[in-house]
Amino acid sequence: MSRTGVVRWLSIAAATALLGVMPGQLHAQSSPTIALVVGVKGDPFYVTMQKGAQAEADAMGAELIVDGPAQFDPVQQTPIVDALIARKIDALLIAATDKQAMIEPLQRANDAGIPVISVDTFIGDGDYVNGPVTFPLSYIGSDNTQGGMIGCQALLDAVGGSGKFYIQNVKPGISTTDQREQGCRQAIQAAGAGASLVGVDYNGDSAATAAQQTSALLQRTPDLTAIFGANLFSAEGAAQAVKNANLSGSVKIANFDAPEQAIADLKAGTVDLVIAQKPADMGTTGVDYALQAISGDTSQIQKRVPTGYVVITRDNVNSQEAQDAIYKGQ
Ligand code: T6T
Repeated sequence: MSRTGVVRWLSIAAATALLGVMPGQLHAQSSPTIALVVGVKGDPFYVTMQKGAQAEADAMGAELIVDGPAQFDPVQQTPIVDALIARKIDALLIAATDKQAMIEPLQRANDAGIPVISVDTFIGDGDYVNGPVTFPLSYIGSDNTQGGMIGCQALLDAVGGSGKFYIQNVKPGISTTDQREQGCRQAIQAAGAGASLVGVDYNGDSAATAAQQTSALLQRTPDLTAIFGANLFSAEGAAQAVKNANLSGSVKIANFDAPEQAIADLKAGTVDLVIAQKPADMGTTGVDYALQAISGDTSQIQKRVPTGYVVITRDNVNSQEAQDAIYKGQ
């Protein structure tokens, strides 16, 4: 769709909304096409993001294409971006799988006139005003350094501020999980000499690998105090290993992300804290920003939109806020 076509479509959408007709009910005009490229297909975090994006696209009468790699990998994500450029989409929302490797493919999209918006992860250093990469219009996502601190501070509080800590992580180069690790390290360091980090393992976004690595660590360090699982699959694998070793409750776990399994592990006592992000909000705001960019008016677009957390414990797990924050599996 040409920019003039999009502007005309948005004016009609606004006018019909004023008349009480949803823009989605218009059939005569073709609608703008927004693509959402997730970090990996099938992950409940991104499934929930997709639902938020789809609901907003439906409400606004826009077309949403959703795609993503089978693995959390820039080599697999790059051809997806190139195919969308060739398809001449009107805007791109993307959770880049690597903060460096995805700069070039996304620069190609931008050079082709496609507005690029980061959701969940960023490229460069995420500072799209003064950083080394400024072409993406916005970075919509959690404050992940703060998230890592919240997780590891809660673990420290639960064990009296000292002990042996372990981080299960995905792989270096992903903005979100790098920052969570950094936040966790900062909390442990600030706790003083009694608290030490005994290891960090990278599982490549596989819960099975995370479980194997955690089992090996538990063998080597039988007096381990607590584990920070830096994303959904890292935490799931860590919890599985702790259950297998019959150590539920004695080794504390902070679980980043909130799929149903994490809530079950929280209720059963294996996990002590679940940090829920707000992926649906990332999707909704992403679509709103994409439509503004397509219309040519970027004046209301903020370069950074932190989306916040819901921290779930056994005390509040049944509250409406906590229940609403649980990710959707499909
Ligand atoms: O933690 C989320 C996301 O924020 C991260 O960038 C990658 O892993 C998840 O999708 C959870 O699996």
